[in-house]
Amino acid sequence: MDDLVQLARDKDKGKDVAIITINNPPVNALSPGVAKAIAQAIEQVSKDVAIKAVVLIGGGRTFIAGADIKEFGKITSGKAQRGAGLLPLLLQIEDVRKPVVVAIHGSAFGGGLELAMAGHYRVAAPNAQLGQPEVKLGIIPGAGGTQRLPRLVGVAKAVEMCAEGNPISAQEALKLGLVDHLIEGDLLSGAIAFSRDMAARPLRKTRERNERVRSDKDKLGVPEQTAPVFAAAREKAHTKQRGMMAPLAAIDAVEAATRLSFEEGCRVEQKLFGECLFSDQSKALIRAFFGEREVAKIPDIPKDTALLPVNSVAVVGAGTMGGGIAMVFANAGFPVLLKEADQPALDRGLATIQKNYQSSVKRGRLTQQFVDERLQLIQPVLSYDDFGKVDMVVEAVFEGMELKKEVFGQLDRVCRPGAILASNTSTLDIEEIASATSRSDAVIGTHFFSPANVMRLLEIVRGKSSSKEVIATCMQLSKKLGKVGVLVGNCRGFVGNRMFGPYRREAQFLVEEGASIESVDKALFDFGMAMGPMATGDLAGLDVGWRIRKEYRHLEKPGVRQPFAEDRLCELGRYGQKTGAGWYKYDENRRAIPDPEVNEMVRRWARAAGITQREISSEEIVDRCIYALVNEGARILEEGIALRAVDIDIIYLNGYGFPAYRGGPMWYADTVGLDKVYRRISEFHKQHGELWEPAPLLKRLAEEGRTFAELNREQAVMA
Ligand code: T1G
Ligand code: NAD
Repeated sequence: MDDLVQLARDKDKGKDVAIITINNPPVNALSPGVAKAIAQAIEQVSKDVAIKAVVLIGGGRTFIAGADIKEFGKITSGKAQRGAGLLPLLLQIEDVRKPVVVAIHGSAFGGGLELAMAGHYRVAAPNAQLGQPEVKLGIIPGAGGTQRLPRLVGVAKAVEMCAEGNPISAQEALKLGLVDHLIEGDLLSGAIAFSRDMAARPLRKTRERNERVRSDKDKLGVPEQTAPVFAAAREKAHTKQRGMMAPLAAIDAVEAATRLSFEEGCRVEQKLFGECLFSDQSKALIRAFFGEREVAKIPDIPKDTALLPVNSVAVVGAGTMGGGIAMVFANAGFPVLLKEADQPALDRGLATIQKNYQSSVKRGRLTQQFVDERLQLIQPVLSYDDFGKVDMVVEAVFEGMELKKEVFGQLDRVCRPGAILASNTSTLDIEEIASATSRSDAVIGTHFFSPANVMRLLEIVRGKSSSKEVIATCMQLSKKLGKVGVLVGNCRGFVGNRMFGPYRREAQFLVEEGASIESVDKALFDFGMAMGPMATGDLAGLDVGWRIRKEYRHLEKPGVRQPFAEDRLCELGRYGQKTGAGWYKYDENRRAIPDPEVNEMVRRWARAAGITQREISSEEIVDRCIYALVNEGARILEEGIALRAVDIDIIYLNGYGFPAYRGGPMWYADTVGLDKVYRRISEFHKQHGELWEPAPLLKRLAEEGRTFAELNREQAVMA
């Protein structure tokens, strides 16, 4: 056998068990050559009469994490042929005339689980994860997974796993019958012993297991009884995975299993798999998969940069963000000191934390035991007395430079040398904050997003003096916290909020020019944004932006149009959800209710300001808001505030509700074509003035017929 797959014999008891080990680090992906090598090993053990059973196991830290996703790009770009894929190998495994036991540890995902289901038995380590995550890549299982899984776990569970793509634990897999036995201790020896016990039993081919009935509703081959399952799954996909094609294709494929033979079902699966694979959605989602890994690589920070120890932290400010940040660290097992300015504020902060934890328990997301342990880790304080013991501090007090500098001055005095001093500021200058200390190399921005214990994004803001060790430590830490850490430069609003400014500016301009509040939100919602720009403003609080605009009024260019409607709403005390009214009115469950009075008020204000009222198409609404993002994104790339276009996209997918299947604003612009985007922005420039001046980088790439993704690759090469 070659390096990718080893074939050995168990040394004990007559050596009658063969062990096939897959070794393709880091995640045993089914890269070219792996499937062929497994087939050769299977061929060999099939012929060897001395072999009574076979164990198939993954080498290293995990079982097979799926097909090699890198290969898909080659297939869709025509550089590689699609071929028959894994199907023939899985039939070969299933047809072996001695038990094939698949031993699972780490992740059995995608093609890895499909291969495991072709085995006659599956055993697993207690902490193994099993799943069909393909829909998260915009595809569906393509090696019989949609046909074998319902035969093992029933129709309803198979639809859920294939359409939603979330993994299940080994314990749940055992309950469902997907796994036959859990192995405590050494997995290989446990699997060998199990395979010996199975040697005398009749073999079960998963593809022939039509008989296993969970309940009438789950019975294969009775479409009229399973129809409600599929209807509910489609409805859920239309709301939870709005705009995505793969979940619906996965449901169609599993449904085929209830109507057709295994072979016919596989043909339907193959057709749907191909349609998804060659879709723009899949290209965007696969790029996002690798993008989340690429943003962790910082060109000027070598992989072997020393990491600073972080075993305990402190959070200053227990408000909206401070409380959430304390939960993030506690959830990751860090003891947290949580400091507030006074007892009432501290009590409020703790009460919010407890309330958030309880609602997670109520929704079954966390266990009470987990919550009790986490709350133990959060120690409320009113002084800096114990700050000398912590390795890192995250400051989350009110957004004001003076107060932040006062706090950092304090931290400089009380924290130990080498401690990391981080600020959660959403707009302020990190270097100016650092100037309040004697250790600006230890100061960095850690910009969490609200609600901090939910949003995956963490913008890590490097100041000119932030040390490589501090940066590398925070990038590594973001992974431990279950966040996607993206390194950005220091400027007003950093990357996410800086781009969001022009996006929300255009949304307000459109309302001032005649579009209704609802039509602006509907256009962006239909485009795929998680929420429209007006409703988003109400959620975050219109006063946050109002306070910042007032702080920066002196920087506004005279004669350049500025939106006014939101400021006028704030002057009326309409801050959004927190005051029960903003662009919308809100009922007691914070449900948004259109408020014609606001549309009317804006009409009046706009006419008084001499703004012509006109009908505005949803196409114009989308173009002005999304291209405002793209144009500012191009400026950010030019200035080096973002390392790559993919960094901007990962920020928008994980922090701003940009539809993942569109890949992010920069990828979306590439998909539309930068020449077309540039032409449209140039039109807006003519119509609306200098705010729409095209970014030089966009102009250059459009004229040279290039893309942001290409730039990415060149930058990667230059790095
Ligand atoms: N193919 C190619 N590369 C992969 C890969 C894969 N399936 N999975 C991971 N990598 C790379 C990754 O880019 C990174 O590279 C390194 O491995 C470590 O990954 C036929 C069609 C398994 C939970 O969707 O979810 O099977 O950055 O940093 O955090 O029906 O990787 O070091 O250069 O993520 O420990 C379905 C994808 C494929 C699972 C481990 N499978 N992988 O997480 O490490 S489609 C998936 C993961 C398919 C079949 C269909 C995670 C992980 P680099 P990592 P991790
Ligand atoms: P908030 O008003 O909800 O909380 C601020 C807290 O800081 C208050 O509880 C206040 O009592 C406390 N505080 C003030 N002075 C203090 C001191 N000297 N010591 C200890 N505590 C003190 O504000 P927030 O929304 O949580 O924002 C906090 C920071 O996070 C700001 O810099 C903000 O820009 C940033 N941020 C906010 C959001 C958001 O959506 N709210 C998102 C990202 C970043």
